[in-house]
Amino acid sequence: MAAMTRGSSAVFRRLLIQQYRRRCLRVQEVRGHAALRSLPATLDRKLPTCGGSFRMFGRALHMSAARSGAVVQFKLSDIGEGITEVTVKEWYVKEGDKVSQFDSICEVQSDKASVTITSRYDGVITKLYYRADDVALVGKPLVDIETESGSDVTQEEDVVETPAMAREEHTHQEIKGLKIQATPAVRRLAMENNIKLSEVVGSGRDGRILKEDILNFLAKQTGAILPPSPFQEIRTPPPALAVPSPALRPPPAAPQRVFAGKDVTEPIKGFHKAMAKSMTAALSIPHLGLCDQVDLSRLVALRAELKADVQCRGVKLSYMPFFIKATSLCLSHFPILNASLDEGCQNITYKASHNIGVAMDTGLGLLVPTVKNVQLLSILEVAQELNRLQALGTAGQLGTADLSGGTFSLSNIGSIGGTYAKPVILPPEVAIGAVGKVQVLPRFDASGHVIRAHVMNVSWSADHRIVDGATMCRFSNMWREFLHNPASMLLHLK
Ligand code: CAO
Repeated sequence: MAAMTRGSSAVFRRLLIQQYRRRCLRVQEVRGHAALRSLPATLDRKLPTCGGSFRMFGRALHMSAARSGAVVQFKLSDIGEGITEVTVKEWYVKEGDKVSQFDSICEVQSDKASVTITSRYDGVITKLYYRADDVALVGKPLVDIETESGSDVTQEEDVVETPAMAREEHTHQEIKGLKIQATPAVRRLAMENNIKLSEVVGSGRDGRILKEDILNFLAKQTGAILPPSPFQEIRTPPPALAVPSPALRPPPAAPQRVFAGKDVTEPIKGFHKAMAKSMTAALSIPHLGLCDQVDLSRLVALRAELKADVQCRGVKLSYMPFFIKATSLCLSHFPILNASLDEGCQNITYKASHNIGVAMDTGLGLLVPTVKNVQLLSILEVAQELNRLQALGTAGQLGTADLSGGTFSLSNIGSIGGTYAKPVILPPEVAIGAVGKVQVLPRFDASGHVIRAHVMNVSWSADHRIVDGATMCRFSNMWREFLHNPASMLLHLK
């Protein structure tokens, strides 16, 4: 078993080396420092294009042989998806640091993903071209590394075809929707054991992934029993468990930044840039708005009854799983709300899956991970999936798979204390709902007596080009009834 693991690890490592040579960085040799830095692409040597899988990703890389003691200049190469610039989020090295192959050099973030740039050489960092938070341009130098004797890794015989599978795995390892915090050694350990960091929940500060997290993850996969960690006693609990209680999320302790004296202008970066883009696109959609109130008194009682039992299974049960499931049941009756419209407004695509996006307030800002195929899930399974997404969101580890593919969205502004909202559609979806906080308010019962009721506002927005007000209202009525009388959902659960 151990031999097998070592063997597969070695193969995986070899594949990674090949991938790195092809993908991460455009390397240009600079022999000596200032004098030769003006020698540009003339030193580059184009490698023959590899077949199938490599061409599929359409990246032509140029490399030059790195000789012992030579200074290689890494240029930020094409990282795909039409990205032309990135923000340098964090340096893992400084000038003068020794690095080895696979060591993380820095984390860069585009408006679509975070990418860890990793060294292909053993050597010493001689120059960083940017400071943290600077914008780095694709095709421009990122760092200089003075390579160590014997670290010439660009011999042509090493360049062999790499299967598409391995490349996808590697991409998943490195590109995520959010920043993963881990030291280079931990990243290397994960890579060597073919573990996707995006699947590991970090137990360190701010969700940082520790060596023990990787070992525990491995142990779970292999059934091995690990010796107790010497740090176990002082370890902080994983962020997933740090759920505010009772109800509603607490406000931040202090403002993160204080602007006094003079105004500050700065570029919009990273995920905020993505939000600016998608919300600008949303403006072109004529929004239809509809609001209603739901009496959740029975749901409040039902959740209270189920909560402890569900907690015993390690799952936190909030109201959201009920809202999400009710949405899916209603979407089965109103498929036009689980659809998308093409750019020329010529065709509607009705989506088979109910992938409900949940607006999430994370340390990095608003993100919308999706609970996939809700039509196939029980309320407990929805809760489990939401817990997983929340844990990843808190740890800053949501991946692109979790952040894409939504067909309808829900936003719980009530968990922060909001009462009403005017939600904005997330294109290419055609509708979104926002729920406010559950409030205890006086209401009349059937006999006209004033009773204590748990009331929540819900606001819907729909694309008025294909959804009319009557449809939205019928959908809302059905949703309201499911949640007013949650037992009625039982009749529709498969
Ligand atoms: N009314 C009253 N209580 C609420 C509530 C509401 N609308 N929503 C949540 N709560 C309660 C929960 O029931 C839970 O109570 P307990 O501790 O007693 O179980 C507590 O608040 C914490 O819930 P939660 O926020 O951890 O979990 P959730 O499933 O209700 O919500 C999520 C998950 C991801 C939607 C939420 O955490 C979040 O990020 N909300 C903000 C969404 C946002 O930013 N919207 C704006 C988008 S547009 O910019």
